Amino acid sequence: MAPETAGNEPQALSNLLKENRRFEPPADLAAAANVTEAAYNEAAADRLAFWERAAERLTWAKRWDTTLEWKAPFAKWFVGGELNVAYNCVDRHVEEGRGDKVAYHWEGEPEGDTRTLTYNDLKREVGKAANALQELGVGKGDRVAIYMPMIPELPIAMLACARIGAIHSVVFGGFSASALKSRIDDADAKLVITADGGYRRGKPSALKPTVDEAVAECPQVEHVLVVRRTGEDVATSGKDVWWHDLVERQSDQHTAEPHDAEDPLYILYTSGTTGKPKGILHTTGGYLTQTAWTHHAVFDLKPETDIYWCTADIGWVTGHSYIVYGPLANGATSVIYEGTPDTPHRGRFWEIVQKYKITILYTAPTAIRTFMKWGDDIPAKYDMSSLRILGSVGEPINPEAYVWYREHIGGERCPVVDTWWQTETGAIMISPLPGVTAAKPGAAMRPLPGIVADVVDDQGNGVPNGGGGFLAVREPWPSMLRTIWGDDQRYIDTYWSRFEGMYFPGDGAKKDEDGDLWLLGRVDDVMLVSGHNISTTEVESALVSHPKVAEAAVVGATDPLTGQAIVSFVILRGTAEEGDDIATELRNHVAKTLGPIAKPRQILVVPELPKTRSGKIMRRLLRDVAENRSIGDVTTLADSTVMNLISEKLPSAK
Ligand code: 6R9
Repeated sequence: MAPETAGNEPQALSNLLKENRRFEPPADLAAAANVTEAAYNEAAADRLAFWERAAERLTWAKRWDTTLEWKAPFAKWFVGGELNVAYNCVDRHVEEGRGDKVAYHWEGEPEGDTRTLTYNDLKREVGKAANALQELGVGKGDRVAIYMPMIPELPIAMLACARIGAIHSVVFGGFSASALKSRIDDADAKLVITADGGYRRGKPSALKPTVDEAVAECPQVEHVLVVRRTGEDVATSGKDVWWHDLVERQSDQHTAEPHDAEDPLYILYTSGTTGKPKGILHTTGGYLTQTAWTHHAVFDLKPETDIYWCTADIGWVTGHSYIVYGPLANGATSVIYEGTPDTPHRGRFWEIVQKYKITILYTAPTAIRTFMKWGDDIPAKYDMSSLRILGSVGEPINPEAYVWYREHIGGERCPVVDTWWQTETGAIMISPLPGVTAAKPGAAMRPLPGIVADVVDDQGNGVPNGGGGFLAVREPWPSMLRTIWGDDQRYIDTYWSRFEGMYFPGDGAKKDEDGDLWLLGRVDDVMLVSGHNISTTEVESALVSHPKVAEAAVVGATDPLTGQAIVSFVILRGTAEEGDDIATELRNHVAKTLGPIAKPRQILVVPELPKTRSGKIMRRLLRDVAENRSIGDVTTLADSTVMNLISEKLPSAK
């Protein structure tokens, strides 16, 4: 492997997977792009003036006095300004004559179960829901826990909270009763909004029993507001109120009072690998400014003609920022899909793209790798010529998956934007711009205009081009988290103590010879093999670049000789056979692509990988397997039986 650099990281990028292609923006897209190269220069010349112009895209009841008040690490943006988020996301489009425009095409999992909501419809529904919340005694600053399937009442409930200044805390519908209870407790929520259930993999999946179990131990919860979705029987208690009883009889007129730019908008808990979940707090003006601007810039959204689909669950930050707040603030037409990509068949996503003529698709590498595994012939059956931009988020995207996405979904004409950000950052921070950037497969490229991010060594010094280390953000940004709910000290310790005066996201990164950024995942996922830092992402990408491999997860296991040794878990592609020498073949392939030091000690062919419900690989559990320990806590796994499947494969370890 190449020599070490200042950041003590091997220079593997120059030969990363031999994928050296650059994809220039299509000329017609570049010529009509919402944002051009000039934005970088404008933001560099005067960052605060740049963000002021972005804020001016919103409608303010009162303009701010001071753009940024920074008492590190506590930021206040647009100080003195007042606005209403729900007004910006809904009412203003109606007032400006766009009320008949579709806000959401909702596609239920059962085929044919659809709903269409225009901005007029959304205004009426949000107005009724806001009146209902007030009737239940919910007011400004109160916390409301939302535990719902992907149905229209979910964004409606969020917007109703935002409208009255209540703080929502959406808890992903796959979480257990104890996870829900701890989140209700931490935020001290007085209302829970839920549904009887939702549809998942072709059948109703109940939610209400989980809520009942959690709420039984939460005396502070005064009411549970329940949407009827599946119609299955549910137990009811004195706290329960049906949505169709309470909300439907409300007036659809509701006046949106302005809120302070720094009033809290929502709390969203990040699972984290250890410790109690952190309640990430986002506020009003800065959050909406940056989600709206990035959605306009990174997806080049043309609200008149684009049909936009973000496949995330609204229970994650991607859904908050890029299904609800950003797209609605921009007056977009979006698709929301309730179910899984393989129900009732593995072409469902592409059928949806074809049906609604989706132009912008935003999904995650884990989904892309699954589609690769299912085979190229599935997307090939659908007409996806409407697509013009593809986005990726959630994990580093392996160059192989990027190229597959571009080719098999994007017909080689759509730019792929690899967007790096976190629950904590609130909005996209590092990403190509589709009309500007000549993108490299696997790289998030440059910080967006107005964002000052860098790769630093362990002393916090910027690394030169070609170097690697830690990602750090040097200046505050509008949609940054303001604190951890109820725990300022933990906010300081977690994010602002690793490097003096800089935000530390906890991700490793590299700067290539051109100064472009490659995100390498969580720093805990870096291995130390014979004194070399090797990122799990690089080895995984090398494995996935082999034609027989669909997905790979790599961990470092303690090794008496090398400190840590590389252990790989691979899923083979649909057509590949698990032959005797596949392990040797793959080990040699990695050695050839990355260098002999990165050669895995062991390769295990497995049927599935352990993933969190948002699709991130839980390497901690694989480390337990690799080090022959009993397997740790699996409660946050999307499918807790996966570890059994993997353990069964162990005797065949090669
Ligand atoms: C939006 C979201 C945040 C963590 C983040 C990083 C990883 C997200 C990425 C990426 C490489 C990308 N991550 N996007 N890594 N390239 N484009 O996913 O938020 O759930 O809080 O996760 O996800 O490790 O620190 P969240």
